[in-house]
Amino acid sequence: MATKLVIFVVGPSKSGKTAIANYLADLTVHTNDYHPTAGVRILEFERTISLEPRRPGVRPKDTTLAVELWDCSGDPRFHGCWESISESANGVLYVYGLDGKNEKDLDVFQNIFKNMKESQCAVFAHKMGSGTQKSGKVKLANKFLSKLSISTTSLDTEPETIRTDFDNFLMSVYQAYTESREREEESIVT
Ligand SMILES: Nc1nc2c(ncn2[C@@H]2O[C@H](COP(=O)(O)OP(=O)(O)OP(=O)(O)O)[C@@H](O)[C@H]2O)c(=O)[nH]1
Ligand SMILES: [Mg+2]
Repeated sequence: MATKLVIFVVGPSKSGKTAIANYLADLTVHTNDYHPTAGVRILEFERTISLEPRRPGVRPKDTTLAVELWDCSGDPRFHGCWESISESANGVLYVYGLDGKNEKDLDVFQNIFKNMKESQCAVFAHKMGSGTQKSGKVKLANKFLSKLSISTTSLDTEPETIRTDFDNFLMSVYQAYTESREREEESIVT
């Protein structure tokens, strides 16, 4: 049976979380109308990732993961809810608008998920349309988030990057998951 990983997608309203989640789940219905997410939507899909072997000379191993993507509303009304269910997350994907206007809103989400390790988190700086929003290397003010892998994403110009960067993130979340399981097993044995 495929290992199940729960990934929360969080960030300010209107930053593109639902559009990215739909793309990752291969939902073909795409409209440009904005429908604020009411609470949370859970999308389920499988991804097969190729894990680097731990020992040299061994071939990479394909592993299929069952992903539960929790596409959360960015509305501050729901902040309290995420706090109470944050324990169930294996990973957190932060999404904000690359134009930088809502970057500081990421702080509140980072505070909610402050117990997550760096390997369990990633940031998508999302660009909407083909406008003149800055691209290139992104630097975040939040101390924890600035240390993470930050991807510049766009559904208009380079949608495939979203999938590749998500798979890399998933690999890191899976490794964090297996390491914590191994530690748990060791603590039972010893
Ligand atoms: N052109 C373009 N539009 C996008 C892109 N990503 C999102 N949008 C549009 O931007 C609007 C907001 O996107 P959503 O994905 O609904 O935003 P959200 O972060 O889920 O917002 P909440 O659910 O309120 O927290 C919608 O009208 C989307 O169609 C993109 O890459 N390109
Ligand atoms: Mg949404």
